[in-house]
Amino acid sequence: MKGWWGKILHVDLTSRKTREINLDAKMYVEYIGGRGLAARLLWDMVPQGTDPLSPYNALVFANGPLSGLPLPSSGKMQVACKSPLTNGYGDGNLGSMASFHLKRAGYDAVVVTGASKNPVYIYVENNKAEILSAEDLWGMNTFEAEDAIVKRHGKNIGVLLIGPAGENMVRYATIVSQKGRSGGRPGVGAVMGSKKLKALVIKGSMEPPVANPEELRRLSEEAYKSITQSDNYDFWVRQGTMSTIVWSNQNSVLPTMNFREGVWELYETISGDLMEKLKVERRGCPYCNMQCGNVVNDEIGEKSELDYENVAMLGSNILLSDLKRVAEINKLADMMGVDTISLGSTIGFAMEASEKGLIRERIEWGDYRTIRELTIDISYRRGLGAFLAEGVMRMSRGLGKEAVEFAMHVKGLEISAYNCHTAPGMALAYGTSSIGAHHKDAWIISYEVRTDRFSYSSEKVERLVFLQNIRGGMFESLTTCRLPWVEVGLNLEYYPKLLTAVTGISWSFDDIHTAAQRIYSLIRAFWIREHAGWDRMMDYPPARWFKHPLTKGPFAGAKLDIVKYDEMLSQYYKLRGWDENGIPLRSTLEKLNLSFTIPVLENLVELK
Ligand code: PTT
Ligand code: SF4
Repeated sequence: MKGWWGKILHVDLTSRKTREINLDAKMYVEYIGGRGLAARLLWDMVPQGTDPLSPYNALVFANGPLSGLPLPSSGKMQVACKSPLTNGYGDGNLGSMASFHLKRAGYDAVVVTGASKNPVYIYVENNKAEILSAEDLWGMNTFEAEDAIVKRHGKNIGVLLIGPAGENMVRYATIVSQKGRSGGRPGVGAVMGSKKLKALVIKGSMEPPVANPEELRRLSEEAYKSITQSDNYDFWVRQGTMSTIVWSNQNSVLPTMNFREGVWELYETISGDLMEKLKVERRGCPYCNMQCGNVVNDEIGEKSELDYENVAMLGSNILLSDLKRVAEINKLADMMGVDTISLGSTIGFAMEASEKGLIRERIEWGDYRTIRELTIDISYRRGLGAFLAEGVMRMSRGLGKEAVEFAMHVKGLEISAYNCHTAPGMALAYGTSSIGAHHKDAWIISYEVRTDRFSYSSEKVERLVFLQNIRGGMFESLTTCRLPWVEVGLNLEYYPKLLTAVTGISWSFDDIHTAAQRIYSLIRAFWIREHAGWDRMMDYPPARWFKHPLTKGPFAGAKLDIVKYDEMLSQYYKLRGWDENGIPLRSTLEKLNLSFTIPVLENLVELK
């Protein structure tokens, strides 16, 4: 078998034992790798009803067959677990040298279970693993800890680590790498902290198994060339995802004042054009020739790597109108290891709750000092920060019905930076994403604003399923960066061809589509297994978009229509082979080789 090592490393921190688990070829053909592999491992290894912050949860670091190989933007990997924020399936995508090294260390994935009594880190090198003391690293922020680890093990390693937020089990703590790459929005960093695991350090130098290296080289060369020849290439390397600020404002989807509005008169104070003027450096993931990590000097003259989501959620969403200050909060979030999207959302929620008198504390919109203080207090769970560390779903429940309406989350995961008052397709994308409200599975909003924007059409739903299968299914499982396709138009046809060259197995888009359908239904089964009384309300976006119309911009007065949203949702379920409550049909599970989920689901819900 080529493309995969055929084995994963299992580290149990309670018994301090490590072992290799061999996986058969069928597993890889059915689940591809990355997210698909992680979903299957979590189904198998996490007992039903597990408290996500208990030793029984499993933490998965998974490569896909294309990760870390010499092909466009391949330096990505998945981190996954049962989420402490949503209690459902949670994962994130991270671009780092860790993916390169894991590819060469002899494992397709590392799975960590149990919990250590004292702080530790795991060191993996070419088919061997050790559990080492992290007493001296515990308490350090991610930048300091990475420097200390590099000093100990040298520069030629991949490091994935948590900061104070992960140590203190903030429900949206992430895993950070290379001082500016962060992954695992649904609290994957908190699960790492619950295991007292400060870092995973990987060094690999073995030749990765590739079926047809000549063909891989040929296809890669062609694809790299096609990327640089794209019309959008120059603009992309100048602005990266930051160009989206102006686009979002122009299209009334820029999250503003806790998603109350879609436009902000001060958008230029945080725009991609301004970022270009302040830019001091460009960074990126391994094997990428369109690097998008734009680094600026922040308010106190330190480096901060900016992306659209970070800047929108810590800028317009909380009315912080100074890019250098936004950059400082963004850098602090990376140092603390906390997700910028959830951070901007919980602070925005607290600002609105304060404005409405639902909490006693005064937190003014755009108040830089308070935002800064809260970022640190959240990470250490101090004072009001401890309340915000729980995320908006839990915060809102304690504050009553009014607060629930402006708690911007789906299934507990805070919404990433697109306001959907005028975007029903994107609202459905958030509603049905595999991890809660995140755009990574389907960024249908760009298609939506170009086409029939306000419609609830069946074409949109079909497009959504297609995008989810490509983005959330294929890219998250291969695992490579999707931006060469999304941003500079790299032909999708390259991906089945690359997969065929690497694995030696012939892959078509139909095969990939079937694997994606399988992955979506398995993840759905996981959610149902972990949530008693599952129903279609779980796939609804927040009430604000249905009840509180926009008051500013060209679409003032607009809001979503709940009846039409419901019709779209029903059509979505049909395309997935799920019933009216979003539960996979028995026939769907059988057809997708997911019959092993049936006895579990039958005990919980009526399987049709
Ligand atoms: C991702 C989410 C995003 S999506 C952003 S900015 W974006 C935020 N980044 C954060 C950050 O930074 N620091 C921090 N403390 N929290 C952050 N939270 C937010 O996390 C990222 C890029 C980007 S930048 C995007 S869109 C693309 N995402 C990809 C994806 O999801 N899959 C894939 N196959 N390729 C992708 N390519 C692009 O990668 P999560 P990264 Mg990220 C600092 O982690 O949990 O998936 O949430 O990984 O290496 O930083 O690259 O406008
Ligand atoms: Fe990483 Fe950006 Fe390149 Fe994607 S485009 S691989 S996120 S640097």
